[in-house]
Amino acid sequence: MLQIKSALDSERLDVVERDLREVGFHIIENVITAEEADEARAAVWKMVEEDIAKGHDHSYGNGKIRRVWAIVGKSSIFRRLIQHPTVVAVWKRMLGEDVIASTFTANIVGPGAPEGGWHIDYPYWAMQAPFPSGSLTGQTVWMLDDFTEENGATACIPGSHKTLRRPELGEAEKSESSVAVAPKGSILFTNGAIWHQSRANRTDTPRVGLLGMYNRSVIYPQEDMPRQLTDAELAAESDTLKQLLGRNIPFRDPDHGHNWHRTDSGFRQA
Ligand SMILES: O=C(O)CCC(=O)C(=O)O
Ligand SMILES: [Fe+2]
Repeated sequence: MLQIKSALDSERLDVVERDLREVGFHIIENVITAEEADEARAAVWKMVEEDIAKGHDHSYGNGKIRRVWAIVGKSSIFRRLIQHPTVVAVWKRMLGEDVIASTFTANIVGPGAPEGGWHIDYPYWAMQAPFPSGSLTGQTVWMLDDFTEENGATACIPGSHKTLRRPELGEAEKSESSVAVAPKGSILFTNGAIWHQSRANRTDTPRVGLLGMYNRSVIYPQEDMPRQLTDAELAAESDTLKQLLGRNIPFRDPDHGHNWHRTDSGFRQA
């Protein structure tokens, strides 16, 4: 069973925030134990088998990198991880107290997989440069295997988020990159605007990661988060999970003015 450790103290959060703003990424090791990572990895394999059985092939990279979408409704372990206090503390600091989840998927970089391809994350890839300089979104890469130089760990180009634009073709290849090497159970946090990719997997074992993105609440999520759990499934869940799934945003849920009124100076409660 997943043991939730307490959230970060404010000094550690200061370091994470400074790194995300200045360098563009930060690793926290052993956020969950190796056993918990194994449990989550087993849940990923179950989803992969279900996708294959249903004929859902969400693969890329010559068929060697596989994505499982919309995982929050697929196992209770993912409902625990998406709202892990360490993760929520980081993204509340970076993206505001009203932060929401944007997408939560599994990404499996299989043996012989090529590089994933340099890119920036949503919503930046959907935006025209120059991007606004404040943070709009952040990526949380949960390592469910040890990430190594050889097995397809995520690579980032330090400081590239400060260009406030996507890389030109071939541009990232010319820059020095850092590889996120850490034991399973660790998290790589990235600024969503950083230039990054999963590396080639030169081993004979798949590398399993979870990708949790979080947005400022005014930015439409990448996946349909609110509808991944039904009202009944959500009833016994935490307020934090409801918030992350965008179920606590009253003025996006038109209610014919019963709860909110628009006035000249903004919204006020009825
Ligand atoms: O799995 C990884 O290492 C990163 C994948 C990624 O950057 C993405 O899917 O946006
Ligand atoms: Fe990405």
